[in-house]
Amino acid sequence: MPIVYTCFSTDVIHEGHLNIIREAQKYGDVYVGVLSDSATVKYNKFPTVSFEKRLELVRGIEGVKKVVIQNDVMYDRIVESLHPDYIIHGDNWAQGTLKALRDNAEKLLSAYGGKVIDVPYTYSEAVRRIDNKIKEKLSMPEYRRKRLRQLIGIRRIVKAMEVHSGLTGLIVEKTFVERQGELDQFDAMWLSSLCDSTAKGKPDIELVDMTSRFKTIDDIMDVTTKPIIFDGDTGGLTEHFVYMVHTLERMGVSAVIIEDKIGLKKNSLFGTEVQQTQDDKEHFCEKIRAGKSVQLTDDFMIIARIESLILEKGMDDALERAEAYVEAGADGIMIHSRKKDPGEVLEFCDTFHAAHADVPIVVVPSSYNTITEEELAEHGVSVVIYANQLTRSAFPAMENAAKSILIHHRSKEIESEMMPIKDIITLIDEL
Ligand code: SPV
Ligand code: MG
Repeated sequence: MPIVYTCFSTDVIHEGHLNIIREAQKYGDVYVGVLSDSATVKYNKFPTVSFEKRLELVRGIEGVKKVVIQNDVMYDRIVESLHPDYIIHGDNWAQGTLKALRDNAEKLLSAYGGKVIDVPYTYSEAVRRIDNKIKEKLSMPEYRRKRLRQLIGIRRIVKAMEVHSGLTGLIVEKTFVERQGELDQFDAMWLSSLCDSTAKGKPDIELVDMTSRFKTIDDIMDVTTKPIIFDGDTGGLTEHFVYMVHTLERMGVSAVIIEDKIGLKKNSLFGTEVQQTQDDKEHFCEKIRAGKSVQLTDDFMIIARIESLILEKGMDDALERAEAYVEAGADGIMIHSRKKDPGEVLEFCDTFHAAHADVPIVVVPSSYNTITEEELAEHGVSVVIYANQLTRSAFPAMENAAKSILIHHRSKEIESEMMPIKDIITLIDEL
C-alpha cells in the first residue's frame, strides 16, 4: 500500500483534521507525524498539552495506521526515513509563510515521483472557535507565566523582543518569517523600562510609576499570548519590591529582572558618563531573598541583573556578585555591557556557565550587536533580549513622516513609505 503522510501540530483534533485523514485514506495507509515541542515553537504555536498527550490524541484517531514523531518543521528527515508516496495537508499552506513547507515537501517528493495533496482547508465556525479557545487559553496567567521556563527548556536560545504597548505586543506576537527553509518567531516580550518611559515622553529614571507600568502590561496581555519579562529597574525599596513580585506573578508575568543599582537610576547605556551607584552586594541579596519569599508559584522567575561591567567595577566583581545572587535565590543572571565588543560579556558567560550550567544567563546585545544568537548560545546564554529596536525604528519613521508633511503641506509625498489605509483599518483582528 502507498504511504500517505501528514503532520499535526495541534492540541485538539477537530473536523479539519478528520477530513484530512478521510481524504488521505483514499490514497493508501495513513501515517501521521506529531510535531515535537521544539519544532512546534518555531511554527508560530505553543503547545497547551504535553507531547505525550498529543501523541495519544493522534493514536486515538480512527483510520491512522501509524503515528511517528516529527522533530523538524521541514520534512527532510521524515521523508528520508518514511519515503512516503504522498504528503497531504490543508490548502492553507499554498500561500504565506507556510508555503515554504509546501515547497519543501514538493521538492523532496518530486525526487522520487511522490506527490503533494492539498485538501480544502476547513473554515467552519466550530474550527474557528477551537482555534480561538486555544489562543485564549495561552493568554491566561497560569499558561503564560510558566511559558518562559518551558521555552528555556525547549529552545536553544530564547529570543525576547521589546514591547511597550498593545501594538508592539501584536508585532512580537505575530511576526513570523521563513528564511532558507527555516521558520522563526520571537519567543517572549521584554517590557523595557526605557521604551515604556520613552513611549510616555519620560526619562528612564523610574519616574513612570508602577501603576502605569502595570497598565502597559495589561494592554499587552489583552492582545497577546507570549510570555513577558518585566524590566523591574532596581526593584525599588525591598519593602516595595515584594509587592511588585506579588502583582506581576498574579498577572501572569513570567519573570522580573532587577538591577543592582540604588538611588537615582539612570539608563545603563550612559555607563559612567552619569552618576550611578551600584547597590551593596548583601543588600541586593536581601532584596532577592525577600522577592523569592513572597512568590507563590514555581513558574515565576526573579532574575538578577549585574551592572559591574557597565559601571567599570571589573570582571571579578561581576562574577562574585553572580555567585552571591544565585546563592540568594536568583533564578537567572543578566549580565549587561555597553561595549561594542562582546568580549567581556562572553568571558563572564564562559566562567559563570562553567560553574552554573543550570542557571539561565540573559544578555542584551544592544551595543555589541554584531554577535549572533548562535554565538551567544555557544557561550551558554539562554535568553537574548532585543531591548529597544521597535522604539528606535519607529521614531525616525514617524519623525520623517511629520517632517515631510510640514515641508510639502500635504501627505502625498510620504504616502509610499506608509502602511496603506486599508491595511491599518484591518490590522487588528475582531474577536
Ligand atoms: C531597558 O530596555 O530598559 C533596559 C536595557 O533596561 S538598557 O536600556 O540597555 O539598560
Ligand atoms: Mg531598563
